Amino acid sequence: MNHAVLSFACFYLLEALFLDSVFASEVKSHSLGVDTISLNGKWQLLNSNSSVSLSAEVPGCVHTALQRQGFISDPYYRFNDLAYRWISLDNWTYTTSFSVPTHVREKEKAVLVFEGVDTISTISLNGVTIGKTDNMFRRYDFEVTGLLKDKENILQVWIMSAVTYASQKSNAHTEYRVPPDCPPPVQKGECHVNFIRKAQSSFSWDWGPSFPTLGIWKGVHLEIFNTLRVLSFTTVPKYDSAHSSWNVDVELFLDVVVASKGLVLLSIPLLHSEEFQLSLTPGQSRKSFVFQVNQSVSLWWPFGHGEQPLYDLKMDMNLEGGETFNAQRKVAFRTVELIQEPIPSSPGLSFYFRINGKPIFLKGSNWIPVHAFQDQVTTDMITILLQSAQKANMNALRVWGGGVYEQGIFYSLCDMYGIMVSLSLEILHLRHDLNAIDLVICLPLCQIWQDFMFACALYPTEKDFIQTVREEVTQQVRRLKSHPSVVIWSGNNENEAAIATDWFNITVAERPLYVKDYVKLYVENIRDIVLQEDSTRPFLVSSPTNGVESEKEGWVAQDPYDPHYGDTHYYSYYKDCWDWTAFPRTRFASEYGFQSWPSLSTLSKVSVSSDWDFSSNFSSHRQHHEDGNQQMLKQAELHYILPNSTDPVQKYRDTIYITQVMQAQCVKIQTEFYRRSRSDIVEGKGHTMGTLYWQLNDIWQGPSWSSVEFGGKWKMLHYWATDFYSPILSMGVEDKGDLLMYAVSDSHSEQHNVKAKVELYNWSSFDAVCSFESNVATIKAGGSTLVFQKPISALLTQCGNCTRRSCIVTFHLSSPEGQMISPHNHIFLSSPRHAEGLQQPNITFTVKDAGIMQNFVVTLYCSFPAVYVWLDVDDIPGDFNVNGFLMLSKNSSVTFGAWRPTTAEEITANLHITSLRDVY
Ligand code: BMA
Repeated sequence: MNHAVLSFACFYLLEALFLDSVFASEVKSHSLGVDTISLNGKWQLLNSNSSVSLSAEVPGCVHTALQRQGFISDPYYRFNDLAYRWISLDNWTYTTSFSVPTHVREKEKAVLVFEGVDTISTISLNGVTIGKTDNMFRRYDFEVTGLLKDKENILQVWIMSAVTYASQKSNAHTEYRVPPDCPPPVQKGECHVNFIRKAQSSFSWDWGPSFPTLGIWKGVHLEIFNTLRVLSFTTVPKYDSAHSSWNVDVELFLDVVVASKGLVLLSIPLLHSEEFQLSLTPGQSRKSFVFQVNQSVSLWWPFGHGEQPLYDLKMDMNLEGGETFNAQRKVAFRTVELIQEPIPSSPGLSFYFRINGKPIFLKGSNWIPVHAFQDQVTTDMITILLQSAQKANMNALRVWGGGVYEQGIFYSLCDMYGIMVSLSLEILHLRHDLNAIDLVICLPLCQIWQDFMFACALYPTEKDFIQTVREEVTQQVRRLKSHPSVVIWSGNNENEAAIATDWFNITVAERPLYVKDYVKLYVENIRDIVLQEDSTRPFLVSSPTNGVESEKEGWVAQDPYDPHYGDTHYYSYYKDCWDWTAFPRTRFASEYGFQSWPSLSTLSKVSVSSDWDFSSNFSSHRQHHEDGNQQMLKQAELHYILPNSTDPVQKYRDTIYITQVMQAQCVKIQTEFYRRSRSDIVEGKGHTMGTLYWQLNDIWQGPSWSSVEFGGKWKMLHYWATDFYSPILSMGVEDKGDLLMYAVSDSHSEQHNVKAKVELYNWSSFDAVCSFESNVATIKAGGSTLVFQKPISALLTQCGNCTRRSCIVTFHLSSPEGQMISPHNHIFLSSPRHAEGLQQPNITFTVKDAGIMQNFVVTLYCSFPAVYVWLDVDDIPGDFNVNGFLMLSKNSSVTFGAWRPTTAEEITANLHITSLRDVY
């Protein structure tokens, strides 16, 4: 089944099955004796002077409620982020009423559970204040025993403006400042977000709007019981190297009211089961078991390196009083180590992940919040993004520290991949004329680098702040540690760098104070908790960091960007990105990237035609990164002629296109450089073992570093990532006048014998001018190998009338028998802006229904070779099997896999095709 067919199948299978959480590895539990009453649903919402009154959904937020009830229009529309600022400056009250049957109410203990309040609130039940909240990342449990009535219990949640609270907290912090005060003006955001435990990007970021939300963003329920309740159940497999066996640390977090005795049976069907005596005392909050698996197990491997077997671990608790508790979790067996050790002929230390004893190169990107209004994030949105990451051959994502700890489904989806199911296509409502077939459900999978939610700032360390952070970290580690996809915890984003490279003008005399606060928060508190709660994963204090070298230097290294240690973040917008010699040859590139604009179909949902101009107020309003629009055009101009159509809308479309071309080309060059540096040590630097470009997704429709637009549409970069992240890759590079070709392989043991096939094409002809084939070379498993080298002058001389400007070099790897084993790749010998002979290709097309599962074949015809051929079907969701490509033959076919039913006619009517020569 081809890529597009599979993608459609996956999409519908996920719709049909997944939402039911059939495979979810979240804990599934069932407890007798605890009555649970959900308080989700419609509540009443009121602003501070009662001028705005409406009903509001819980979970939800004030903005969503106002929009759904028609009080405001789309907050993302044009300049509405500024127009609706008043919402976040007001205080709001949520109210609901509920009844509790008498027999339930008479039980021993009642607890009101808020799974997430955003953020500063005072909560009262029947007129009595029962608690306060100050951290959106925590769950709050308030005891309400004795406060409940049979009918008309009134529950009120008064939520204070996060902006006002942050400002008050900052004002109260009089001894010394805790910078930054406010974001740069270009972000049009609010100040002092570091004083509140809330998504840091909600006060604005350099890719997102300021919407300091207020609301009850997660569920609310009552738990009423006589004996005990279970708050959470965790399972963490641990490898015992002394005995070469596995144990699973199983923990129950409890609220025990009455002393209880009983039995606990733990079992993994077909593997092992074990019974434990249980004796609990009132007030006890934790009970641990070590479940010894004395059998051999199948290991869980990252995507591209093996299978992801998940086992069901079941718990059956039977108390002497007859109450029972049953729960089930998926467990996976794998070890993860972060290796920081000396490397021959290189000062510094390595920095790479070893999973099950094997080095793994992490390929992926950074994940930011999917929406400013978290209650609007659906399972579909997460699934589409994770599938897009996986289709682009990514095996890792970093959940970046300025957003939120993601919802459970995100981690569950990342845990598994490739489950075989037999299904009738009829279930998929697709084709009634086909019989049942076997499909592989391509569940997404990736390894998660999990940041704690602190970013680009210094933070206060007062007692109440530390206390709420301690609770947040404890809860989040317990919530997420059972997921095998999480491979590392990391304390913050760029805060070590912020101190070390003085982002905030801190004097030398003041510095020790800030370093002390930094160590207190991330080392003495966060790190301490993580190490206590989870000994199976590495913990890094920051990103970027020099790792153990930073620790040696007192946790704030002199230069956390040192390429000899740890990970680095690197951005340079004005330097020519084609010059790979300018990139730091780092051990691990955890952030790098370039901005581009999203497509017109995405932007048109939040703009009007008069906005569609690069110099419009809208274009500058949407750009939150200082000089961002300038930087994109300047970088693009180095290699391409900028669009000059006289039709303003065409020019706008073309300019969007050129920013995406620039972004794709720049990130490709940088990523290929890092993958090639995997086995190189040059001038003491190299051994790169990870590339996580900035950033996978978008929070709204605006310019950013993302490869996937808000709404799920792929930018050119995302199509290209599929190739530059392919498991076996050939790449070309010019070095000191020579053309070099490298083969990079992710495989651990398989050695491939390959030949490099190189062809040169003249821009004005479809026939290769000449071709070369290298000798058969064996490429290193888990490394990069030079497979072809030739002086460019010799190459051109041998190629008749080729010059740097008139020809392009294409290549790929093939087996000695001629079978292609790496994607096609190419390298320009001069900037396309100087290409001689490149002509208007006059591309035309036809679209045909492929006859299976919303798959369409687009056949393209051109009269001359074309570069960066881009197909855009506006609002029809789906993906092409290839896009943004080099077209060196008269006709060529591309497949479009639609993510919803469509027709060849609809595609024909919406398809825009652009190539580089078309825009000037
Ligand atoms: C890094 C990230 C983000 C930011 C990005 C682009 O610093 O950690 O803070 O959005 O660069 O500027």
